[in-house]
Amino acid sequence: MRTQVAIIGAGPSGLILGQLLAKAGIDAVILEAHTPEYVLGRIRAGVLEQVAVDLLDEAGVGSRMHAEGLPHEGIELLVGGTRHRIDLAGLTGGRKVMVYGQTELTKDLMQARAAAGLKTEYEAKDVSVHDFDSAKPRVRYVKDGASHEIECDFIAGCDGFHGVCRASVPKTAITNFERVYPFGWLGLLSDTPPVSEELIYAKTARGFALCSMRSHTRSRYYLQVSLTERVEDWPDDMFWDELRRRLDPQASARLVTGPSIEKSIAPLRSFVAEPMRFGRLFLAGDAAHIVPPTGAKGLNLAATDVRTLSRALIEFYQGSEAGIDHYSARCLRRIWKAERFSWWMTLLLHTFPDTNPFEQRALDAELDYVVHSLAGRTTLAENYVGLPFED
Ligand code: RFL
Ligand code: PHB
Repeated sequence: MRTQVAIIGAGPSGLILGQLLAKAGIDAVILEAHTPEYVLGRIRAGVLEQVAVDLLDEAGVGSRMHAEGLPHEGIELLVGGTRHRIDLAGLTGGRKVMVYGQTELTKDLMQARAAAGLKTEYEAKDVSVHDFDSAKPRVRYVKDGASHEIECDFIAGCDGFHGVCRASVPKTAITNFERVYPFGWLGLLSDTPPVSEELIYAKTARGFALCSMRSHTRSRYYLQVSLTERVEDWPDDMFWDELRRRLDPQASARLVTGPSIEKSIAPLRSFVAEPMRFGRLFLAGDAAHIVPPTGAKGLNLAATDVRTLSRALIEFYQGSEAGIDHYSARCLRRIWKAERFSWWMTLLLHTFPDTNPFEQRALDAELDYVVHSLAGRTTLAENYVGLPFED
């Protein structure tokens, strides 16, 4: 088989890239290790920046997001038992975020791909990437017991943090930057109305909590937990009791509880691999970088990487290599700002088991400064809604 771009991974990065390339008349095949049901079963992101919303519109998959997504103009920080509103729109000249689940977005992208008759090979096993340092890269995989090979011009590594693409690059060609946090997030999804109209990020002595949502009738809540905790040890009642303890009395009284639809623990990590291009192999999204979810940036970075990559590939087929040459540096500039923001939000809002008491007091003072100073709130707001795109 031959295609122009072989995309590895049918998560948001791979699917958005596939859509943008198809719009530009560039042929691509997506290889995904799992089934569509498995991909849709992973409950992850919920908050989209304006640039991601615009990109989904450009890709032609924005209509359900606009109909069902919830535009949010503010978030609340609960600090020392008091809620402080961060007026995102007021502080950023009217910019907002969109609450729309990654699952729904992925579903829209999968449907658009199927409707356009574009090829996705699900359950592609033993994917391997070859000769990406030449002009004729190849991808091999096994499907239903039979081996296949794809010849292509480019390989897009959209295969997430544990994928095969980054792992196939020689160790001497790549530098990894990493920070692992000493806690995880226990998430619970339930068909209950959200406790508040806006997201609440809570810093408490018992640890961080986040009240988010997927719709007016579906809530997503998170609790900071130690890495030794297991989901099986958290029956729903225990989760709700602990969440109530981490909220202010008003929110705690308003909290509507119900059976969980999904419950899982995610470890928190900051990670960047540099560079993001190796000859004709490009890394995009979680394959190249991970942020702790505190700043809601992971999916948004995946979207902006593939925005840059799609434009670079389109430029290539029009006769210029400038876009692919600048891909890595362009993406990394934006990525490091989001890494910094996500790390900073994580430091400010979580309880660290091993922080020196001086540093803890200094971080508490910084959070106090952020919520009480216009400059502090503006910094948070402009990073949260997403920094402007520099083309
Ligand atoms: P994905 O979604 O991991 O998709 C990669 C795909 O590649 C497939 N794959 C392979 N396919 C073929 N061969 C192989 N060898 C393969 N290896 C892997 C996988 O099966 C998978 O389908 O990466 P992608 O597309 O780069 O998308 C990244 C986002 O999923 C991720 O950044 C976000 O979910 C992060 N995130 C959030 N981001 C936001 O922007 N806003 C949020 O509010 C937000 N909340 C979150 C989050 C992530 C969380 N977790 C669980 C890590 C909340 C949580 C709890
Ligand atoms: C979510 O709704 O899953 C969510 C929202 C905001 C975050 C992280 C996760 O910062």
